[in-house]
Amino acid sequence: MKITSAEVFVGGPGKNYVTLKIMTDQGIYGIGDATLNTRETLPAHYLTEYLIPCLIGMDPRKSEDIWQFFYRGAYFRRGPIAMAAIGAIDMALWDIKGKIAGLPLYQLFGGKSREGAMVYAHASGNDLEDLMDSIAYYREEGYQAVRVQCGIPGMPKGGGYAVADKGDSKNYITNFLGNGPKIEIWNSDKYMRYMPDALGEIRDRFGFDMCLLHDVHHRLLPREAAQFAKEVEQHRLYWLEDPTPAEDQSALEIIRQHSTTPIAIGEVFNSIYDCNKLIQSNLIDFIRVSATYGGGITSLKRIVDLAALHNVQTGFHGAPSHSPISMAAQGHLNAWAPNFGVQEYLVLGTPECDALFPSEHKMEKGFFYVSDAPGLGVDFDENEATRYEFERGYHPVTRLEDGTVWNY
Ligand code: GCO
Ligand code: MG
Repeated sequence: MKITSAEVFVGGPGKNYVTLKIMTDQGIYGIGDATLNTRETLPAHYLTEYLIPCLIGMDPRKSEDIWQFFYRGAYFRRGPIAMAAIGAIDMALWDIKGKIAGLPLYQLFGGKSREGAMVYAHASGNDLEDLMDSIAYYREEGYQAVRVQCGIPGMPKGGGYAVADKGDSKNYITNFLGNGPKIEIWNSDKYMRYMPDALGEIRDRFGFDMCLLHDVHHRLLPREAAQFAKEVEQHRLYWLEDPTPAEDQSALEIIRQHSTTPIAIGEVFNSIYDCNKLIQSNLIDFIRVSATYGGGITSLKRIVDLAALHNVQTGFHGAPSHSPISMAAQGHLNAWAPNFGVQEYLVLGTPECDALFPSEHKMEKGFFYVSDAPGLGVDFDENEATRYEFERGYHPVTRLEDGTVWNY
């Protein structure tokens, strides 16, 4: 069996999904996701200029060897651009493998450990009342796990990270399209004085029978993060996400010395080498890598196995930028992983997105159920894809009140 061609498409409804389609000489094809949010054309170029020319003629069944060829075989390794490109190839090869076997991917991993995988929704509000409405909406929809973000008094809108427009909190989707970054203003002191009590008020209103998650989005210093994690311990968070920037891993030691609040990290990681020490030293509780810029299924499965050895659970990244292809890849891993925790989930559900990526996967009352279709169980409609083209976008840039650039 041989790979005969491969093509990359960039575009989608309100998002620049980067979709790879690999064709074989036996008519079976596979699809993969290389969407690197706000840098989408870069993995697309890496694929078309460098990787696809080598892929042609390879045996698509040798997904491990092909992964090694593109990872180990490259002199300059890792990084989100290269790993998103490798990740897309890897997903497409697993898709082909499943279609050859006539089995859904979770069967190739070892079968289901659960029927539905718990997902968490994004509740957000411009202020606490608005956030409460948003949480109530998701609770009524049946979600058991909700991530909560709200505007901070005294900070311009956008402070507090992922803050919705008033009245639109339940439909909040980060929209980064535009010709330059928006500027967000941040003040850690105001945040630290407000957010712990706000989390307490949420517990007072909704009780403790709800998995409550909160994302700090890399904004605090290690000492501040330790203090914050200690203060919110009483509110029994399911997790506290990205309390500090991921580059300085020793920061996690400081947090651990002061608090037992569960820590989730890893949405910007792109290899097992970014998280092996954190996992082996028990400095985190949830690993948040993604199939896209984490190097695909081959690489994620290794991380999941390492995490399982150290009682670290999964909580894969699933921001709106992930296409239904990577969400399907993660869906199959979630169905199998013995150490599954929760899945962030926001993508499927709009008619345009469903038309572009048809699938039978189901989301019901806060649980994701993978279909039994062979492979990834999601398709890509090339005719639909012709409706869309690349639109430039940027992540916001954060500044402190005196103008200093801070972590988004
Ligand atoms: C999350 C993330 C995202 C990121 C986005 C950046 O927890 O889902 O923090 O919202 O900001 O993925 O591209
Ligand atoms: Mg996050």
